[in-house]
Amino acid sequence: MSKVSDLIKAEEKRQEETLMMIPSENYASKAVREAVGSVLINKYSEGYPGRRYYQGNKIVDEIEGLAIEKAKALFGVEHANVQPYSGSPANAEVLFGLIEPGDVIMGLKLSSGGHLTHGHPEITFSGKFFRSVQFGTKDDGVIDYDEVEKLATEEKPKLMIVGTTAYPQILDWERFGKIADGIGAWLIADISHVSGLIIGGVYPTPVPFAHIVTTTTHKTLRGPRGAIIMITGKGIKKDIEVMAKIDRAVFPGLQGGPHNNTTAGILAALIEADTPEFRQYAGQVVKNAKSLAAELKKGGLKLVTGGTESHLIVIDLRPDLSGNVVAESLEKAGIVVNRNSVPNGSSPPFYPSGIRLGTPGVTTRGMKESEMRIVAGWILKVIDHIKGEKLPVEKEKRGEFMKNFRARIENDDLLNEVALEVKDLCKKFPTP
Ligand code: DSN
Repeated sequence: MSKVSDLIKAEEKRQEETLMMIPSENYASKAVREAVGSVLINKYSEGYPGRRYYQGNKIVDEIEGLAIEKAKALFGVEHANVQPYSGSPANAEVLFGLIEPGDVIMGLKLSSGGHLTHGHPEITFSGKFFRSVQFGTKDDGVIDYDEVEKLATEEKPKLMIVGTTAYPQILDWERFGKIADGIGAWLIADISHVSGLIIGGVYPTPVPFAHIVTTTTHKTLRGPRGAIIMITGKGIKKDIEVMAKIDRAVFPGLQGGPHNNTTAGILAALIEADTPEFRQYAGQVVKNAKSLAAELKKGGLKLVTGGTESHLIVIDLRPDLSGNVVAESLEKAGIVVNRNSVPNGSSPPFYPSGIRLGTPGVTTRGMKESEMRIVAGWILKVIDHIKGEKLPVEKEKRGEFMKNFRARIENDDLLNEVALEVKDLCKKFPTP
């Protein structure tokens, strides 16, 4: 076997034998993976269905047309563009399509559960090319809508881009819609994390309140790595013109040829999402997250916002532990999560004070509340085991500390034992 296929096999084994609990990850179906690995990767198709710059696109036109129609029907929107390469390009395309560099935008801070492309200052296009004002959360991690309204009224952003990557509660889309309408701003809802839950009917849709909706397609939606930009039709008189602006911002503005294999994968995922099985999965994702959160809380952990109403949980590890030691210990024990900032925390993103975990992946494998109780038990056991492993306050000592910590847990009996138990559980719930 070639080196490449060896490595892919090794990754397949890792995914099978460990618990995928990073909330933005999921297991795509065989149909989605086959579409992505198909001959469609061989074709160039700059342009849009019926308006291509290359010959030989009749079949690609049909695939893209079907994906657009399916997205429109499932999300209940007027227009859809399925070409964005992923979430960050999709958000860039909306911003550059609708407003001018230098205009004011507003979004939720990354450390409070937003996304880099929602206006993170200095290090992203959204904070460099636009004047970004950001709102955070209260100390309990919950958004204070009165504060958002106050800031919006003072700063008058032209565009509000609202969405979450680490916010466990449900966003009040209606309130955001009212705030945006009150100042005549565009409201962009980035539903990347929750689009599968929205289609599944267990998380509210922003469609009646937002002008534009963006989503990645590989998180709770369980498709390939891609994205969709949608125009809801809300309050937009000239929505055809708006769609044309967005289309031009995607191609030729920021992208070249669409990834047709991804488009076919998106179509396959949307077809799968339009089934009772998918709706059942979406409901179970939330039930599992709630059950996991309840057990972790019972075990004494502090959860940001006090719990969850969605697919994810953020654990605030302050003051005794840090995201790095917990995430690396859990990985050793076969539970794969990511370290994450906590609202109003002072630690840098590379050494944050929390971990983020979610249930889409384990739910796709068929796990339910009883398995979540077992998983919570393992997480509590691991965290208890490494108590006292405190990251140094001095920045320059942290790298060395983590190196030594890694060596200390390399052959740790308890972590190895949990990893074996995780492997046994995983065997009962095969990956798709
Ligand atoms: N990287 C994604 C996540 O993990 O939430 C956001 O882009």
